[in-house]
Amino acid sequence: MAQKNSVIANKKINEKKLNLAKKIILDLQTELKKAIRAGCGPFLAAIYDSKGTLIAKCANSVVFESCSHNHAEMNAIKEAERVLGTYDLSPYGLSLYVTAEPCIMCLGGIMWSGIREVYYGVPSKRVEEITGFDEGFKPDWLNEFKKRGITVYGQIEVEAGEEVLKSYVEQGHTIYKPERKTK
Ligand code: AZG
Ligand code: ZN
Repeated sequence: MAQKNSVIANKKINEKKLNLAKKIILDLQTELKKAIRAGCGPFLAAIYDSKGTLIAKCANSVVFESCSHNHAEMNAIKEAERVLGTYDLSPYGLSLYVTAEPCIMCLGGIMWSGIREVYYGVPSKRVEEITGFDEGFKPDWLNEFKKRGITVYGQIEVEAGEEVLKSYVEQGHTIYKPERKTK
C-alpha cells in the first residue's frame, strides 16, 4: 500500500528526475520563507527548460498585487511567456516545480500554457487542512494531464512544505478567498 506522503506520478518514475525535483522543491520551500516575509502568499513556482536553465521563478502575489489570479504558477507561466516571447510554451520542453499541488485555476493555466512536466510539493488536501485555502474540485487531474502528454510527479518533500504553510498561518498572514454564500 502507498505510504502517506509517498510520491505519486502519472508516468513511470525516473529516479534522476525525481532526485532533481526533490532538490529544487526543497530549495523553493527555503526561498518561500523569504518571499512570505516580503509580503507574498505561501506558494512559490519555478519553470526550467530541459537543459536545466531557470526561465522563471515567481511567488504568489494575490495580496501583494491585489489580484486573485496571481497564484505562483500563473505568475511563473506569465513570466516564462514574457521571457520567451510566446503564448505557447510547448516547443520548449518546460518543467514547472511548485511548493504545493496546483489549484483548479492553475491546472487550467498549466494545461493551456504548453508546460510538459509538473512537480509539486504539498497535496491540496493538506494545504486546505493546514491553511483553510480552497483549492477547488479537481477530478482525476493526473489522468487528464496524462491524456494530454503532461507528466506529473507529486507529494515531493511534503513535510518541509507543510512546515512553511503552518508558519504562514501561525504568523497570522491572510487566507485570501471570497466569501461563500451557500444558502
Ligand atoms: C494555491 N495553491 C498553489 N499551488 N499555488 C498558489 O499560488 C495558491 N494560492 N492558493 N492556493
Ligand atoms: Zn492556483
